[in-house]
Amino acid sequence: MSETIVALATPPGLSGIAVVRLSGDNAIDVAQKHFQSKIDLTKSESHRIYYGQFVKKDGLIIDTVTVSIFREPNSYTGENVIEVSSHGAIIVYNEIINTFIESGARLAKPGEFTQRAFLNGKLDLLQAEAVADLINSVSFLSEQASERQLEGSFTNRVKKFKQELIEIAGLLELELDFSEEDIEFIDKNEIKRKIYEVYDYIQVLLDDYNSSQILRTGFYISIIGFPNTGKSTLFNTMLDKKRAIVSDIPGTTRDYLEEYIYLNGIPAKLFDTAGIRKSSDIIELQGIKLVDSIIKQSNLLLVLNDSNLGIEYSDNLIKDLKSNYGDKEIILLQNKIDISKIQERNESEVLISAKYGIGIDKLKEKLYDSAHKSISRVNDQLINQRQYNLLYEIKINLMDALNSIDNNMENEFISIDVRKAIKKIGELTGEIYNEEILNSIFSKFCIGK
Ligand SMILES: Nc1nc2c(ncn2[C@@H]2O[C@H](COP(=O)(O)OP(=O)(O)OP(=O)(O)O)[C@@H](O)[C@H]2O)c(=O)[nH]1
Ligand SMILES: [Mg+2]
Repeated sequence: MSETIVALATPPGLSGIAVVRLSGDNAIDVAQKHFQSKIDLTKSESHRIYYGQFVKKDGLIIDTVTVSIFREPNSYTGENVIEVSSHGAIIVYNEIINTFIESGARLAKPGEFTQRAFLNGKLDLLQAEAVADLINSVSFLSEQASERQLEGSFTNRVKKFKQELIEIAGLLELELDFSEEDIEFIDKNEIKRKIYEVYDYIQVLLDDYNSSQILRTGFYISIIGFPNTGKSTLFNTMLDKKRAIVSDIPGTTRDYLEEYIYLNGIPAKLFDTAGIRKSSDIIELQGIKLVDSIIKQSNLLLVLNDSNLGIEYSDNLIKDLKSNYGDKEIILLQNKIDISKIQERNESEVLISAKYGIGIDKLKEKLYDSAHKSISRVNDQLINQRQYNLLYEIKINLMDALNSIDNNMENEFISIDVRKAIKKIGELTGEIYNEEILNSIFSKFCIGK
């Protein structure tokens, strides 16, 4: 018998309507104790909505509400589910939740509703993870990908490959049974071709991982440079609001700031950082150390040069950045051209005035091109870190199997690796799981999901 769990399903704070959700074998009985209307919820059919009053044990009316009823197994969790929609006042929904707790429900843990849906077979792990991704989507593109995953497109493809590997392992093992008689049932080249088919698909997913991350969390752009070059001014201009403090005192930005911008629909996270210099100020030094960690996370660096100090003033900084963070794309910006009047040296530089908005459109275009290039790889599947790790292991197993075939190893050896890959595909979809894996996945959800 499952415990009845309760949580707010809508965001905390004031809202037009708040939804409190109950799930568990006793959810309908618990709700009925506090619902006053013409009907008896315990006798109601599934998928109905009723209007009535939410009352406490002592008969005190808390609010006028509607109650939706979903009977197991036709609910989100697969259990009996009740959703109470009340007015969105904090006092009201808290009172409703507390009343349910007094009547035997307990507060749900983060992701517990979805975890139950998984345990009751309503979703597999890939779909459950898609639920979290869908809620956390920062772009329409990633929302769409999560939606497809939730519908099972990824699951179906993975299952198809698993079936193929099971057949391959079966054939290999069948031949093993007759090995005394020296019969060959199968063409090894055919087996290789089939394994490669799965292998290639996995490789595409692995290659797309970086792009997946960008769609999932945004294309990271950090603005860096020496103090006073106008980084915070550029940050504000890009956001079109006064977000960062700007002053003519070097070392104004100590910590770092981050904000989302959209480059023609692609989410990008822009970072304003502390100016880089050898500093004796301990707080500023910490800010500069932070710059290192931001650069490491970034997909692109905007290096801002104060052109008024000379067009080449930041060239050594760029050299250092290239040698320390080799793979990062860097765009050099010559700032303050309103007072310096310099000439462009090459295509990779952009002349701007952060303060007066000169050259910003051209800069945004460049940023879009770069962001677009980095996500255009993604076909339709966004994979996360857990999935990446498992897919990588599966790829290694398949590679081992292919090597064994090339080295004319016994079928036994080949099938061991194929079986390992099959088991990991099971972990990917959640056919095989343990408590620890579930905790690490569902603890990232919000409460009430
Ligand atoms: N003329 C001119 N002045 C600018 C421009 N951009 C920034 N400034 C000025 O340069 C000074 C420093 O600007 P900030 O944006 O605070 O520079 P920063 O790089 O963030 O400085 P730190 O945070 O101290 O590293 C301010 O007085 C700005 O008004 C520009 O395009 N033209
Ligand atoms: Mg600043």
